[in-house]
Amino acid sequence: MFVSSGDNPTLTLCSWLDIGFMRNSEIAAFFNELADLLEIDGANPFRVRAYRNGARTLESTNADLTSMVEEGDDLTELTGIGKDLAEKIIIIVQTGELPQLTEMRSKIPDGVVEMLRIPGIGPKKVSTFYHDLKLESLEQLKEAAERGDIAKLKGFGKKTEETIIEGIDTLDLTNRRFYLAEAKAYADEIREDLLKLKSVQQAEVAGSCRRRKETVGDLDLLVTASDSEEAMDALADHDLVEKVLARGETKQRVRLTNGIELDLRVVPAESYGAALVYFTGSKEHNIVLRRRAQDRDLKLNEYGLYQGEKLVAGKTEEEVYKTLDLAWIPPELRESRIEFKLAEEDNLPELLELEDIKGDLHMHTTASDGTASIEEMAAAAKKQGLKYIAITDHSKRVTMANGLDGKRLLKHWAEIERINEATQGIEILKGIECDILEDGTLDLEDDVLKQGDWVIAVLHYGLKQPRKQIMKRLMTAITNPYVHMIGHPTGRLILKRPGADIDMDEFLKAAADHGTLLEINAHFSRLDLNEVHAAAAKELGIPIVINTDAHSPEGFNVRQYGVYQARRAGLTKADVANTRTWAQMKKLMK
Ligand code: DGT
Ligand code: CA
Ligand code: CA
Repeated sequence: MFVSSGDNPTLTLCSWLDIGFMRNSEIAAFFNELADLLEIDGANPFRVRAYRNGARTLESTNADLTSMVEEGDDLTELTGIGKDLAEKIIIIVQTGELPQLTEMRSKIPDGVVEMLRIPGIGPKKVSTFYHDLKLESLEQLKEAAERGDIAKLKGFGKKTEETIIEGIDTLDLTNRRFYLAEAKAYADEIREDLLKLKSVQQAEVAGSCRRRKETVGDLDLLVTASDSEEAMDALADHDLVEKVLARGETKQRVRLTNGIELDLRVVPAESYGAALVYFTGSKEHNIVLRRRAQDRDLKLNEYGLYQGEKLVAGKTEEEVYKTLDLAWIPPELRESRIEFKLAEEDNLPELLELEDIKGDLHMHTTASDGTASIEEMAAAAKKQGLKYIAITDHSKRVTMANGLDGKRLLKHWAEIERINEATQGIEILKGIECDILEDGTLDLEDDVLKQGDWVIAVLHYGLKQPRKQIMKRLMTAITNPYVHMIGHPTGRLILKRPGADIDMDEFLKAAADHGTLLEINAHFSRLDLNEVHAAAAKELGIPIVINTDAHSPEGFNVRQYGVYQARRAGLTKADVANTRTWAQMKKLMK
């Protein structure tokens, strides 16, 4: 479950990024769901917040709670876990259930809970719909919005009605999508386990997951195997598989424990490359490939490339592309955009790699809403091989995250300077994530900002303002001489809410003109800029910075997703500013 606190601009790292933590995130999901249901029910806000904070603690702790419970360890020794939470964790681990949650689930109608899936609608609003208007399903909610009943509620307006109507329309109830990070973690584990079987020679995750799309509808796994029965039996028995939905001779569809479905296909070795091309897609990319085959009097399908009855290519992807007079195209580019033109000219970019990134310039500490100290973040970054980081806590507007005012920030920066001097092997920069306020001014004075090494400006609040006001706010930041980068420019949260209404052409042009860098925020729920906008930024020569926005040392693990997004945008090492040393990077900054 990814239902988290409504408009909270900060995000916790979900721990299934590291499969070792899966259990913690499952426990956390109990508390997140309980918090949502209690809030809908109208419970005491402090109680709701306690469960939500508890869930966050669980998601970010390094301790393995299941084994702690099994060994009888005292959970309250972990920071942020009190007696009540500890007791509940023990019950969850031991029974797989939480009686309070079960009770709340039967108390709140399913149709009411479903309202939480509408982007931009959180438990607080749902509570009002349920209690004040007695609405109990998405259909009833939509009808109420269409009648104008929602706008009549105190504190609601036409905007919420539009959000509801558009949200329900775009909610494809049978077609849930998953964050890439989650889908990929599940798929990779299954792939690795199948590869351990004697009879399985090759295995690859295909589909949108291999193209590193930001969301994945279902997983497509291809294997070559001497014994397809053994591969399918192993999948059916896998811990992550909840149910076998269909099984044929070489094909099996299963549902995984998190609800995502996976298609396994066992293919002959001589067809493996062709099958990989076919099932990696995209559909649009495949259509162009098939047409190229036809132009050459060949036929392309999932079994191979044929001249009449004769198989002329199919064992590897390279061979298939080569026979169609193309260089091998990286999966991230297979969206039928510019990849064919580039592959024909043998001019495909050498895409960015994770190892190319030398610094991370967006992260939080306990000074605002992070869970670790400056030293702990620096040590973790150093361990990952980074050469420099910027500590960028929130500015004061973000009260719920304990954002810093000018006075606190200057003290924080003095502390960072002191720690930087005492630290070897990594440079720690004085940064800030400064809010661009709703009225178009910055949350901190220029006099303060200019004393830092690295200033990020971001939109957190008022994302639904009209385009004109949003643009005014962004222009303030872009033209400010002390702002180096705009962080997560649109403010979208994937699968949860759309971003601000931005005139992207104007925005990018202004950033280019004023030498303001732009971020690809690597958190799997942001990936902001998206690949289309990042590609447009590249065209204009705007250096992109890929940052994790980590709120804990584990938060650095999302860097890979930012790199995937950059690859989808066709970015190379040179296009990304923080592949340089800090000294070199400074030359790109105003
Ligand atoms: P998803 O699962 O919605 O995130 O997206 P994909 O791209 O994984 O799509 P999926 O699972 O429906 O199919 C996997 C791949 O199989 C897809 O990328 C291309 C190929 N494919 C599926 N259906 C067709 C089709 O009707 N025509 C062609 N040419 N290829 C198809
Ligand atoms: Ca798929
Ligand atoms: Ca599929």
